[in-house]
Amino acid sequence: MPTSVCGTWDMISNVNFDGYMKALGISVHLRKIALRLKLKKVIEQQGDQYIVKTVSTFRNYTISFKIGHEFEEFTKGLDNRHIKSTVTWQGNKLTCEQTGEKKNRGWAHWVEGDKLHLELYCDGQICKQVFKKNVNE
Ligand code: 1AG
Repeated sequence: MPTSVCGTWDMISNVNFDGYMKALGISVHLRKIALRLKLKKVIEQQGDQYIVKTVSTFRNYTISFKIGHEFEEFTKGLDNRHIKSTVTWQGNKLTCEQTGEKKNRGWAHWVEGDKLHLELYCDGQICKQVFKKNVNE
């Protein structure tokens, strides 16, 4: 059984976040702010519903979904696009395909030991973030 993605996770590394944000068309001003953030993920499961919160001192972003059920995602405070998203398990990876204006867009989360991994991709740019389990929250 794969280790649960649920819990509170603190970012410890962030590679090519700028390339990913550029691919999304984020302004240089917002990219500079975003690059300095230490993001936190708070992931909860309630029945078959998942809630994934991305938390920072600047902005927060929350999605909720059921596995295999397409949902309308509005990336409010990020690139502010309306997209259609579907989250599925691909082996031990919780993967999301995001269809809309931007091509080849999505993400994948998986757990290795006490680390939560996240790959965010858009238009050939891949951002790799790693989070460490926060056992105090
Ligand atoms: C996501 O994670 C993305 C969550 O869906 C946020 C990560 C990157 C932000 C994307 C683009 C940056 C856009 C604008 C910069 C301004 C603010 C940055 C603030 C970021 C904190 C909210 C996948 C999954 C859950 O974990 O959706």
